[in-house]
Amino acid sequence: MLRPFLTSLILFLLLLAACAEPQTSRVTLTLQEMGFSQNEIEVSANQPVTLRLNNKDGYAHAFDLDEFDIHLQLAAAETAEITFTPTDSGTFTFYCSSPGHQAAGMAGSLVVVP
Ligand SMILES: [Cu+2]
Repeated sequence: MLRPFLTSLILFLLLLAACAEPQTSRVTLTLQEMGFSQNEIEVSANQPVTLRLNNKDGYAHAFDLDEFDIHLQLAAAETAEITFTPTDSGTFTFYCSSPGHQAAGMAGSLVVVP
């Protein structure tokens, strides 16, 4: 009676462990009219994240995340992807480094939860 229960429990725990394996999370950000489509992105530490950046404007934008040494230039109507793995938890500012854009509102927070 106990043995099938224990076997089930062990299988269940193995399944949980398999699900806890790092998986790449995907986030899509649209850059349009001096703004990002999300001002806050939440990701998990030590889990790869792929950011898809979609510039819908007819002029250049950028995506900058200094703490992760990410500096992407996006030409008009360009889409780009970058994958990185945040190791430290905390809140980090992302912004567009095109002159004047951050001041106009192109900034947000990347929140890395432990
Ligand atoms: Cu911009």
